[in-house]
Amino acid sequence: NHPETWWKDAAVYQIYPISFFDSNGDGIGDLRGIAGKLDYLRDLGVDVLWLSPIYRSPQADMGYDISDYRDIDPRYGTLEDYDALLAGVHARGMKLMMDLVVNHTSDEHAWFRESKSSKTSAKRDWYIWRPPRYDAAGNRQPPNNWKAVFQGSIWEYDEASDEYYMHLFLSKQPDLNWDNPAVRLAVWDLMEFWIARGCDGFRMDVINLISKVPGLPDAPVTVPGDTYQDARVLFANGPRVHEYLQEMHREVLSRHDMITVGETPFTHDAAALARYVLPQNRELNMVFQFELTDVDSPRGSPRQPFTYRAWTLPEFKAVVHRWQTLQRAEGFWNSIFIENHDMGRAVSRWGNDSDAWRAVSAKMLAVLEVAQSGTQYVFQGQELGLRNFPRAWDIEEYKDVATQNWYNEVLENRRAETGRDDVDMSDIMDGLQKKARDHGRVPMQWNASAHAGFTTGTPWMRVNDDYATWNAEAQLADADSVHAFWKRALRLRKEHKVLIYGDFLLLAPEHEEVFAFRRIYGARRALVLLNFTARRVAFALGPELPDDERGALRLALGNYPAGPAETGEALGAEVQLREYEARVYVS
Ligand code: TEU
Ligand code: CA
Repeated sequence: NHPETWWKDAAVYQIYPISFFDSNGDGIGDLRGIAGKLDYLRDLGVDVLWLSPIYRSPQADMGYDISDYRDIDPRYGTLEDYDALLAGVHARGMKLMMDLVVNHTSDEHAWFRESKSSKTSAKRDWYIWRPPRYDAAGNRQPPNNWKAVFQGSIWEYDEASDEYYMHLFLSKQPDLNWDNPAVRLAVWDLMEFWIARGCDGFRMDVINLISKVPGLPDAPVTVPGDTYQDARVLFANGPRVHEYLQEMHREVLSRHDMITVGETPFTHDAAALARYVLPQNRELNMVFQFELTDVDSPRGSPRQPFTYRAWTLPEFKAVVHRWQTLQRAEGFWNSIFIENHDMGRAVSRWGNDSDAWRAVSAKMLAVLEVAQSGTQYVFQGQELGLRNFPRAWDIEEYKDVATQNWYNEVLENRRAETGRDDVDMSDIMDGLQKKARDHGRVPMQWNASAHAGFTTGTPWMRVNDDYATWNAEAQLADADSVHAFWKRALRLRKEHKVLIYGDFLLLAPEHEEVFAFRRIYGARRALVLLNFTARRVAFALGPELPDDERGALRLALGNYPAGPAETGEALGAEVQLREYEARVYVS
């Protein structure tokens, strides 16, 4: 059921271009900067690069608002720079994925300008336009009550035509109308443009939102008194989404050997998300599901972005277990990630980013990643154990529009409630320090020179304060660094296919300190032990692990340098795990 395939074995490295490396001193990362770091990536063990959007864009949402799908944003370079980068990637035996953002465009895209130009424009129906509603008092209201992901209504009024257009994100990100076949043809066409240039795959932004629920009914009122209501359940997995993705597969993907991953937020419904991936459905290779990285988020409504909820290890394990065992017989395939450009750093959320435990817990989380079945994704800086920037940073240092809109919405509400200007926002700042998207967006920390060696100019965003001691150059020179460990961990995964393809069996699901699981692939076995605490724990291996299997297992990787790592040590019936210790045994 799991034929081995290159994109299943692959380690994908996500690059956030604006913050990776600046080649010309304007403070903005660029394509030539990426091209200059390809040996660094190849040496780490990366097979595929995924670039967050580099297309021409007004950058209202950091490039997830595209005004021309067939050009490179000038701040990142030119099409010639892209071709040169791709040639360098291919010359090293790597591949390159593009970010395909086609639920919405920029409002500055020619398609939208034409759509907006008049009600009778040929492209009017390429976007989602609706007339106003009127309330009992005769006041004009948006067509429904849905709240946008980045706050406010999903509807923006256009005076000239007396209609509203839909935007699930910013008003500068109007949603395309996928029910119009001409829109779908235009998307297939732009995909072919990049495929013809040589790109090897696509990460598809919010692809589970492209089909809108007919009639666009009001969302249930979950926060009485609020004008706009959380409608995420109505956004996701609309009625025609699978029809459209099967058409994409038929018209584009089936003609090429590509890697595809759909981003599918706002739902944790495993059966619904499996439909995108099951091979017989002919849609996508895999999806990014967010059940795991939402474990530390408040449950239910109202939606509270960037708010931290204390989590327990048993609930974390249950989520990993659910997805690792999901419809495997039918060929469901996972993507393994715990960081991206939309969240805080893993070591600051799931590990321990204090000086004492940062490196060892970052390595433990690396083991959590490489020891799961699925395609591996590493976000830039994760291989260095980069952590969130400090609580002391002011709200002005947060550049993300989602952060700013959330902060301002709460601020205005509190001012209105109290009638005072100086309201307490410390709880919101606590949440942002843990969860804001900004933490993944600070410049990469290359070396100890000014601005972490990211730029010779003024960086577009403040560099994290710890770069003098915590950077790639220092870690490359240290055999015990987080970087060195990631390199070994990625290699181990390639050497032991049981880690990529094996079945997943959870041990001790209710244990609150240790995450232990077995992997089985034909005659091969693996056992993984992860101590998620800053305490020493004696972990007893129960009868689920047969004695002969235990006897055959040998230690293959551990995150304690002075310990028995890689000595091939055999496994006893009880294991003494040190603080944040991680061990992988294989047979
Ligand atoms: O993200 C989808 C998305 O809405 C969430 O991941 C979002 O970042 C989170 O809910 C914030 O609270 C994708 C992109 O990854 C993101 O960067 C874009 O902003 C978004 O789509 C719109 O294109
Ligand atoms: Ca630059």
